Amino acid sequence: MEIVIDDPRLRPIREKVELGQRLSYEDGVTLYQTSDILSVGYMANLVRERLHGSVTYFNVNRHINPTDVCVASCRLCAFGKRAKDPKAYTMSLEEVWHRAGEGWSEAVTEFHIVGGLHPELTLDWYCEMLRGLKTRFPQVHLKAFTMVEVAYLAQRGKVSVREVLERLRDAGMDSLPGGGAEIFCDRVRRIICDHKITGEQWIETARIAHSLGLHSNCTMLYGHIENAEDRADHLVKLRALQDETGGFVTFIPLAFHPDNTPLQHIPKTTGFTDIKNIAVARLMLDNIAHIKAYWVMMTPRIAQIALRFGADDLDGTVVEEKIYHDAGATTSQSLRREELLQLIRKAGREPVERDTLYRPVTRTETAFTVLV
Ligand code: V47
Repeated sequence: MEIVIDDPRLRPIREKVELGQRLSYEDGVTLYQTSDILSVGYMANLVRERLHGSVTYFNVNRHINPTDVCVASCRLCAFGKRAKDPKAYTMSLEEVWHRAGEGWSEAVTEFHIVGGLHPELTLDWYCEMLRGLKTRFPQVHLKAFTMVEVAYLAQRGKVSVREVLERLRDAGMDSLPGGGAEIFCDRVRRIICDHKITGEQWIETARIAHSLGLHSNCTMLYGHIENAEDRADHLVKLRALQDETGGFVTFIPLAFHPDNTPLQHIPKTTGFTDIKNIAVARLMLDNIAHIKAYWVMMTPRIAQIALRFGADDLDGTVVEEKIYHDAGATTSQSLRREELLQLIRKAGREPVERDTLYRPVTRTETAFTVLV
């Protein structure tokens, strides 16, 4: 198909994309700066279909947030609370295990487990939580703890990041989610999340996780005070680590939700920005297989459009979401498997249920199997 490129700066980028060549940092900046979203989308869709055809992945998962108590007071966050805040909560181990079993009728294949940096919960407590989940739900993949939580457990327990990861892995952690990366640039990090590990520390923690055979996801938080250069720099850094380790499974661009945060004067992102971030990620991250349009963050309607702008994954059923909903998200907290199938089919894509590592899942009336 012949497509007209409106923005002349995109012509050399289009040539590279058609030849399957790597895009540069400067290309990334141009892609973020242009308003020619249809041309960017055309290129991203080309790459998406080259990699996955029409297939679109989703999973049946459940989020569990064992605590919202957090010693960091990141300006970007509406979820974390001080321990003495009357609204703060910390689940007991029994509550975590009980919560995991609620809504079991959809037969989840993944628990996505993240929480605040709690000053008193120990590495032993988290290991017991994982062991308890594995005993009760042996077939469910445990995707748990951001790089930030792992680094905090190491710092608090005065042990190395490697040791924390080994102990969590031995207790049942199967992989790690992609959160906490925010934007790697120090200037921005100092303002939006100055109590968190640095960008370099996030990357180093992911490097160690991957070296232990653990896969992880990766994210970028956009739509706050970052600029096009900061975004391009973030993607290039993730791509460099992926060249080294191959450990990233999926990239998820995350739109900043300002409500109830100290940054609530910042306007919400628009559908245009959300779609653009999906497309640019697909074009820049040539070595990360999957780009996820996280419907909770984007709304199911925009996430569906994203399936034609570079995304090949919608995430999952989720069931109970707190991080975005504390920050004003008005989306539902859960979609049923059937609703995900419909969203994908109505976008003219072919739905494939996956497990966390993108192996297809087939279901019968009473059971499901992962095809290896
Ligand atoms: O780490 C926090 C971000 C992340 C806000 O790996 C906020 O499959 C917007 O990482 N507005 C958590 N974002 C979500 C996350 C995630 C989600 C879905 C799938 C996966 C995966 C990972 O959300 C945090 C932080 O980067 N966040 N506060 C806020 N106010």
